[in-house]
Amino acid sequence: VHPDGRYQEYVDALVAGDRASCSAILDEELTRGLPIKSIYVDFVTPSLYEIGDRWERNELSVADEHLATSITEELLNQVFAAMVPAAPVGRSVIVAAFSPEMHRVGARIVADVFELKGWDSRFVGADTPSGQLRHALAEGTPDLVALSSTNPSITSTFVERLGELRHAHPDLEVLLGGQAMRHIGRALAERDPLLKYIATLDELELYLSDGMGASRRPRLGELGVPHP
Ligand code: B12
Repeated sequence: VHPDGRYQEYVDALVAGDRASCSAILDEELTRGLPIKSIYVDFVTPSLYEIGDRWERNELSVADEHLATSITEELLNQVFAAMVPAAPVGRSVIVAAFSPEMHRVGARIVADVFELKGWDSRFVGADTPSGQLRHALAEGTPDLVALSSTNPSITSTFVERLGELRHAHPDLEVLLGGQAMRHIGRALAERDPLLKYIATLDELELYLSDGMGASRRPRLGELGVPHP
């Protein structure tokens, strides 16, 4: 049973490809004060999980799923436009999913949560070749890289790319999340102090309010060193 009475109405509209109704529901929820995180956790995420289950059972076509996903991405833009981010915290993150991972909505939400928390957040997207990520990193090292992994059948590639990234940037803190990480995220993180597995958006918020983890290197300003 879903805590919010409008969830079912929302999924029905999403399955029907009715973008206007979905948009109106989220608008009304935001106007009545529902936190943005709740939009992500109680509407967007479960609705796409449900659509995935129904697609797997052949109750929905690939086209239905594509339409629902594309509507969702539009709605995330709408939600993003309505959000009032915290004051800048002076930290930056790159959010990505390695090629050939095509699932991008979870990573996008994570990027938006960072933005909401005052981070400078760069969403590189899914299907990111590791060379592209290296390029993004070469342009200026962020404080953090957040990687999303959904498809469990390509985790061996993910782990390989992750190893390359850790090797090229041994001091960089990396967050792992997404459905495929449910299986191996914790095990990967146990082997490497700069890898963190974060299972939910609640955990992500905790992590961010905790000064982003014990291993964080202090920034120049925090050491009392004046910025050049
Ligand atoms: C949309 C979709 C697609 C779209 C994606 C388009 C896009 N723009 O993203 C397309 C059509 C490309 C696609 C392709 C495939 N898909 Co697909 N897809 C989905 C679907 C329906 C929704 C995905 C989604 O957006 N979920 C909602 C997001 C918000 O949830 P999330 O990713 O879990 O993110 C949340 C948390 O995990 C967390 N999080 C995520 N990342 C991170 C990162 C960090 C750092 C942190 C802290 C947190 C965090 O925060 C998010 C917010 O709550 C899922 C169903 C499902 N269960 O998700 C199937 C699903 C994932 N797909 C599936 C499959 C099988 C495939 C294909 C193999 C199908 C095929 N035969 O081609 C391909 C694989 C493509 C590839 N190489 O990656 C299966 C995977 C089954 C499995 N467990 O093995 C699923 C589960 C469907 C199903 N029920 O069978 N898919």
